[in-house]
Amino acid sequence: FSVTKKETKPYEGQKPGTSGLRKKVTVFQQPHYLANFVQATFNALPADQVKGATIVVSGDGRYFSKDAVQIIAKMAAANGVRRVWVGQDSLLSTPAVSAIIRERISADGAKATGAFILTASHNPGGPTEDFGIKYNMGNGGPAPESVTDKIFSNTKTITEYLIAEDLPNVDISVTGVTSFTGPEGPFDVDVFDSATDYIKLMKTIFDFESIKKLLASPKFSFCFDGLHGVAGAYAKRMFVDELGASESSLLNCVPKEDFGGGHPDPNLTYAKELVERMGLGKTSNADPPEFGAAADGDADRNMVLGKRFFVTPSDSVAIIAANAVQSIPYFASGLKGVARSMPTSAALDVVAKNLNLKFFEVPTGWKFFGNLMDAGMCSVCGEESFGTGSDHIREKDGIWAVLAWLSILAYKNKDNLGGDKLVTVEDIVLQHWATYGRHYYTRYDYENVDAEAAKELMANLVKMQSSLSDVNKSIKEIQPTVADVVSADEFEYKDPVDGSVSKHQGIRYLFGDGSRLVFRLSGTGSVGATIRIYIEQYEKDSSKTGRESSDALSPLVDVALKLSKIQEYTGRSAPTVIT
Ligand code: VG1
Ligand code: CO
Repeated sequence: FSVTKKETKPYEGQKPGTSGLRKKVTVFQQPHYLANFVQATFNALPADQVKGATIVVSGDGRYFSKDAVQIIAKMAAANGVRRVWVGQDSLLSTPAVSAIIRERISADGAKATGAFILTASHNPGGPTEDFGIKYNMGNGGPAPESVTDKIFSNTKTITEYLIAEDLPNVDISVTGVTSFTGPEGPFDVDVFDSATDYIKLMKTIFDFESIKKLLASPKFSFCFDGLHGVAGAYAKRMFVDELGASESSLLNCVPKEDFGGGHPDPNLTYAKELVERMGLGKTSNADPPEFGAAADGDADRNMVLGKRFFVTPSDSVAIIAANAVQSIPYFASGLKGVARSMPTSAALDVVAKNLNLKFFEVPTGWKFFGNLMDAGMCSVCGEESFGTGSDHIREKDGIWAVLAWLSILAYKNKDNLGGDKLVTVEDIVLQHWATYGRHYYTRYDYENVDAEAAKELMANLVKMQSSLSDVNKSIKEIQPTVADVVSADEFEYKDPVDGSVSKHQGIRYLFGDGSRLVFRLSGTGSVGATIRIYIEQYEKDSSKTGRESSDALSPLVDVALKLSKIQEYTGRSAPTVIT
């Protein structure tokens, strides 16, 4: 093939957000739009991570992925990349990409130095929906801000990009290596099975035999909803072929370019079929499964459900951390530390304190966990946004979380599989609350609000922080029973490993009784602004941990909405989604 220099002009707004660049497909389809971003990324990387390097290109298979893979392969070839690794049909989950960067070795001993991950995660897909792209580094984690800032600044000055226009499209529906020769030597496109590397890694972490026994117990029943995302490329192989679950336990596990028209977001609003099946929906199900789970479009998020029972993601990470050492062989020698994102509830803090574990609170987004893990300071971490993971890779991992819960259930029931009644998901959570107390928790999202209005609302919340006595006066007028705010700030994080500082990471109001209100603007939306309000209340008294979450939180929710004047600023009388 030959290399062509294409002239181009910068596009505005190619700033990578919390997790890469996410825009409507039609935005990506503009001439040179994707190419600009890809070249800006190549130009932001050290030369040895481009020339002669091996890079992964794949994603959740959403609409436009197949075109994007071909464009990126042609540009990689032209930029002197030695080899591109592609999952069959361009499918690789975000955690699988991370695993492949860290574990896979080519026939001649090469490892990948990075990856273009093609996903907009839980956002809908299809010709009129979202596409996204992000770059991950050699440790398997998202590019740090120093790199994404450089990519963004390159997008503002770009004048040309390199592409091998005459490189033929490679058939990515079949596995195998296709080799080419360019001006700088050989270039390969290596298409391989999406699941093999990932399953191999999971087998080194979990005790598959004990999970198999649990799944085989007639008293246990299991259900997994792939929401037509990339998890479907793993689910049958993992749960049915490896672990012996029945095929009927899989819902929506055929990956689709438009996620079957759905919103591939594993929560109580969007994972409707699973929610109904688990007995948490409007229709009654006489006999729901004991365990249910779902993953998002790129399979890095997870939702865990018991029979008629919802596990909050903040509780989930705390429970995994509390039980990991006994239940999961990978952690048998102890946890190096645990971490959560700032808006995630403090359930994990209580576990860390009780078990005397190192603990970190980081800004939203997975990239901040990676530094801690690389430095050997953190083993298990999680976010309230249905993200849970560990240092086996540098991304959150939906299927790992399901296996972690199955491991805990298998451990708790190991002498009980023949008994009358299994220890259930609900039993485990109630026991956890009895030991550690309960963090009532909810998040209100206001999606696609006017960006200016959102900015003003946030600015007002910051301004109010200068007088807590005024704030407390207002709160008493709204809800006299709610505790006083004792401190308020904008969250700022200094990375303990590299010393980098991230400012303006969310507005916090901290109450005397341990309750918290947090306000943030989303960094993953593709249009307008999304305001997130996180509401949390700690209850230590075990006679009061069994309330309906919405009842327990209702005074604090009222304070959050009125204090922020959300209706006045945005015109919205209700959130788009409550999780
Ligand atoms: C959201 C979540 C955050 C998560 C991020 C990426 O970000 O709040 O916790 O890490 O999505 O997840 P934001 O900035 O919109 O609040 V994923 O599965 O979309 O890659
Ligand atoms: Co995701």
